[in-house]
Amino acid sequence: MKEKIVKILKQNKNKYISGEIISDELNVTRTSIWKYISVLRKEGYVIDSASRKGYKLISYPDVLDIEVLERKLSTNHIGKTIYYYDTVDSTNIKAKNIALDENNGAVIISEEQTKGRGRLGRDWISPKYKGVWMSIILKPNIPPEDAPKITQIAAAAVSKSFDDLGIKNKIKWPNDIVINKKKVCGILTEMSGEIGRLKYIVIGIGINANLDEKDLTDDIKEMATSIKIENGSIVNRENLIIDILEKFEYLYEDFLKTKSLNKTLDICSEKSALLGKMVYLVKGEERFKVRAIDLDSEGRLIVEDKLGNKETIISGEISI
Ligand code: BT5
Repeated sequence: MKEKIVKILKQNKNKYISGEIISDELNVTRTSIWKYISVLRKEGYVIDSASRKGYKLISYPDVLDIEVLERKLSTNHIGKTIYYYDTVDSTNIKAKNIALDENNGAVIISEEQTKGRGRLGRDWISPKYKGVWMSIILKPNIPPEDAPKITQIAAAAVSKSFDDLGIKNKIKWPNDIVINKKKVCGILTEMSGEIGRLKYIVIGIGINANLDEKDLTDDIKEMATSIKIENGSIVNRENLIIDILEKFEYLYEDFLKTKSLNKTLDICSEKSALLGKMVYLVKGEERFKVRAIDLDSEGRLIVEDKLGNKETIISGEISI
């Protein structure tokens, strides 16, 4: 019902429409229309009301239009099923709960997460209507140790999608996309399986799209930013999600078909924030200064210390 009222208000944006017309059209009482209007106001809709004139929609939050998204999406598998929520604890948790019975490629998207998670149990701030908080369920026939490769595929897909939208960005191996050295996107890959047999992978993608300064807590402000803060304009989240899912599918299917990460690694190398640079390798409490020299064919980072000793890093913490 709420959605139907919003639709009518949007069709009449900036002009009054009487409560009577809305209640006739939707076949509900004027009191219940009034109740829904109160709920909408709490959610960020600015709706004027005047006696004898009715309601006038002034502005509304940037709610994802999933119908448009589904219509425009031109993938074969990824996003063929989309679960869309107003609020969830975490899209990765939702995805893991349903993964065993779900099809390959199902996507969970939420406007808000109350328990968004980063790696190592860190919190991931996920304010309503402002970001892209989504998870993809995958059931590839690959060994569990190949799961980190999917993180690289996702990073390449997000980075290229940003390029398409004119958003300058770099990939900070293994799971971040940065703008002006600050993080705007993080990827959390989780899996379930036994030795040698993968049941499913969940790829969580969090993008600080339209977050404002006030949305970022003091402790992450120094490291994190949003596309809106850096570019000064609002990102169309539907287009961003569509582009990411299409690019992800292309690179993922190529990987499954060719058993090689070549296409992904071309992007990850070209867009790397690390390669050729001196960086810090973080191991527990210690930090080692090393040069990031290459990505190997498995998507692992090769670093070299000042004595020329090389080390291949599977996953880890690098600070610039
Ligand atoms: C990550 O962790 O980068 C993985 C983030 C994955 C989030 C998505 S959202 C959809 C899905 N559902 C979930 O519950 N999670 C996934 P990590 O590498 O640990 O990075 C965490 C660090 O990123 C923080 O310590 C901050 O410095 C920085 N950061 C940047 N934007 C942030 C944000 N919106 N919230 C929290 N931290 C942020």
